[in-house]
Amino acid sequence: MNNKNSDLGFSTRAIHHGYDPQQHQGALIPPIYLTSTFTFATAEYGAGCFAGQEPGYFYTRIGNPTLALLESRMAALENGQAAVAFGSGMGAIAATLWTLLRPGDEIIVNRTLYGCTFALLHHGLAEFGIKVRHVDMSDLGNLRAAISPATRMIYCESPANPNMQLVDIAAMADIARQHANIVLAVDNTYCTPYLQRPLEMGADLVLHSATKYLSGHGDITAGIVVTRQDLAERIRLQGLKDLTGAVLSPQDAFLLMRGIKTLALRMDRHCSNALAIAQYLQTHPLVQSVAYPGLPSFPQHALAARQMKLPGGMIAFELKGGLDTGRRFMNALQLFSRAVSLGDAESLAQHPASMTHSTYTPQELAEHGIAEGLVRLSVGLEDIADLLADVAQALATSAQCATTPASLEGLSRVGTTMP
Ligand code: 3LM
Repeated sequence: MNNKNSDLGFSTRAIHHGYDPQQHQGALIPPIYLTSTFTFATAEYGAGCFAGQEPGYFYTRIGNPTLALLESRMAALENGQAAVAFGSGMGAIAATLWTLLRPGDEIIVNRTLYGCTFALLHHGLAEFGIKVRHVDMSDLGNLRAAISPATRMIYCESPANPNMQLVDIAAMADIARQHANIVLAVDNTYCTPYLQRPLEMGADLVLHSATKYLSGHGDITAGIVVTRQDLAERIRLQGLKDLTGAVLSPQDAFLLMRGIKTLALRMDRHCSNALAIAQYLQTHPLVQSVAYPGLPSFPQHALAARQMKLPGGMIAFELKGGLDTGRRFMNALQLFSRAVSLGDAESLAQHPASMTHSTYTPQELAEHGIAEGLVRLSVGLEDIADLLADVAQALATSAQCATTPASLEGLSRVGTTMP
């Protein structure tokens, strides 16, 4: 089929972009090129490939037709020029940062980041002479004030993992654009291009843990970078080929493309399920606070409505009684699984301070806006009535077990009936 990108809708591109069955024996589903190396018809042709003078594939760490199809599809969905696939989200992030930053350079990052990204910045880049500055980018004055002649990159997640704080991507892009040498990089894992497209808002580079919603089935790890052609080439030839070698398996690229075909359907369901749970949590007397961009009480609700198509499938909340009650809640869950990761069909619950963000010290957790008692839910695709029933019974159980501080008195009788 003709893949003129701009004419086709999101799901049509997710299913068809870049593939013509007639070029592949009529096979409806793209073949998997499960090969590490490619043969050369002649020694001269092989030398030409290595010299960049011949277009062919020669080694899967540098390029593979199955990976190329995935990359072109992801570029089409994010509305970028090119993409590079990796064996994990951290592979994509590390390869990008190692390629684009040098000792003496400065990277300004948002206050709250996924735990291993935080660790990479502090135990990787900072120890190699790259200055890392954290600022709270929900106030853009902080970002403007932090920029110096050494700044080469601005980096954020929106919503941030795990506290859901957003940044105004278009406004940040305006600021970055005023400086010729600054790249604005956005980790779009929580949203996927179905909910938010940072490149269309002026960002230079989008990163993904494709392990999550993009794959959607919890059976692979993968990462993707989408950006301009020139940056993508540099990230492929330095960050992927030489600095990390973090290549994606063609078999996993196939599974990832299979997941991406149903991305829009799945995201719609994740979002409607999450909204219903967030609304329920918000009204429950055991709940201290709920962070979900779809709630009018969310401080950045208007920004969410502006830059996200829907509010997403992730919820962060705190219970009265803090960590102890949060752990009791998690242990009482029967349908939600206690597990890290996100974006799977199965609903997951985890405790950031002791799990995904245990790379932060207790003091760093406080400084970076990650409350000790925060519980994170990745709301899956199950029937909403069953999910609400599970949350309700787990809240009731955790309230019953509470050691009755004054604020919890009487709560054991609530939360057992469905909203
Ligand atoms: C998690 N997150 O449970 P991989 N960027 C973001 C992420 O959330 C993640 C990555 C990058 C989780 C993984 S924690 C041990 C499990 C916003 C991963 C890194 O390398 O594909 O895991 O992506 O929050």
